[in-house]
Amino acid sequence: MSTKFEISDDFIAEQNKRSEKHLAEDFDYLAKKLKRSNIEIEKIVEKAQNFQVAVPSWGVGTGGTRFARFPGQGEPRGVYEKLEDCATINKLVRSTSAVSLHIPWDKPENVDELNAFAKAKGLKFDAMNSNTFQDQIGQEKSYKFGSLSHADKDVRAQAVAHNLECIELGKKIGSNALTVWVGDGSNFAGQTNFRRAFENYLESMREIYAAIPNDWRIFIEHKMFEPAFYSTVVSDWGTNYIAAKELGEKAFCLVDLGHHAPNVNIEQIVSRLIQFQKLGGFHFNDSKYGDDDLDTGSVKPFQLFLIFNELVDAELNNLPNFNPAYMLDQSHNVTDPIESLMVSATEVVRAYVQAHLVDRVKLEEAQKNGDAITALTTLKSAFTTDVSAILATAQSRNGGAIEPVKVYRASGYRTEKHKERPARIGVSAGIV
Ligand code: PSV
Ligand code: MN
Repeated sequence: MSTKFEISDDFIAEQNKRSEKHLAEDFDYLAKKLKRSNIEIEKIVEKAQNFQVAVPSWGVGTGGTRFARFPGQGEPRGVYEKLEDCATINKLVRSTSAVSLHIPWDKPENVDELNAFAKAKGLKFDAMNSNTFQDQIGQEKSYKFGSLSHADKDVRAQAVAHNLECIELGKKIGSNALTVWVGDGSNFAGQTNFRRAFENYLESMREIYAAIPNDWRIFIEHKMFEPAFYSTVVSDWGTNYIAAKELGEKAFCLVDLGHHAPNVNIEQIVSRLIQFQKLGGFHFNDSKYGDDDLDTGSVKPFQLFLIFNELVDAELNNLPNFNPAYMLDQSHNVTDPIESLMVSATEVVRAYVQAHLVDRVKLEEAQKNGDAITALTTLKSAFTTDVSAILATAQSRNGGAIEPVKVYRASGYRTEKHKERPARIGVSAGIV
């Protein structure tokens, strides 16, 4: 493979020098401020340094809507170029060393080559994602009327076989989880039999579950609507929980922040899933109206914080079976996807760090006393603390950039990729 442009460690170090002085000032101030609340800043920096969120391979291409897609420059044209971009993100923020692949979009021709490439780029593979929500060229049966829940058992068998193929590939690339999301549902009242469709889905999922290795987990992702607009087979966290419970101890629920009814209390759903040991992981994004796939924390940062408040509570209490897989899942229509993913990864770490600042003794006391104002202000005091200096310090101590977007822009990466990757017609179709 010919040499491709990369942002070098030296370049990052040199750029960091420009921001070091201001960062040190901000860090010292924050350290003193936190000390007043008996919080040792170094412990929090360590937490931030160890936090990881996986990047979706499909997120590095420009997304679109069902109306249009406006391609960006130098877009990745295949799995290797996607990994290059993911590696660039990780190089700058250092909290995204794993990539979640989507099959068949990312199906490699040569698995050994893929492994070697990822390793050389300092990447590993997170959960595998199957795709039975589209028809692929040459596919025998159509998923127009569903896949794992389809009325025709031959269609179901084909969808099951695809998931088994994802597991097999995942085993070869060091993944240890399969995320299953189906677009199955209906657009008209009466179009499907709710009970039969869910029975079919469960029957198919049992076959897939049987192929899940013992050291793997299977994540079920629910979604209220889209592409089906009247009913969806795995529509909500309750249905998801039932499915995970039916399947067994390797099955967990995955919470995509955009897949809920408007105004649903997602943090409470998260708490329930933690309590009943079925929280598998997240697809982070943000939404204003529906499954908008906006950048994480861009619309409702307080909601993100409240979710992490539940997660950190579980972490500090060492709750059983609590090991959520964190992933981003968003669609970038108007930004450079690399910039969006870097900012989003940082927003996830921000919420995690802020949740660690919550005075939990005070919170519990307030809850016992029915003191709602103290409870809220305790949370708000953590949420309104500007922890940017902790995030930047964690990034640079891990070898990344103090100001990732600035360094990325200064590197000229996108212009170089534009030269290296002449546009292809029809790159990454769909609304992802
Ligand atoms: C569906 O909207 C979803 O959230 C699932 O995770 C898919 O795998 C992903 O988006 C890609 O379209
Ligand atoms: Mn998702």
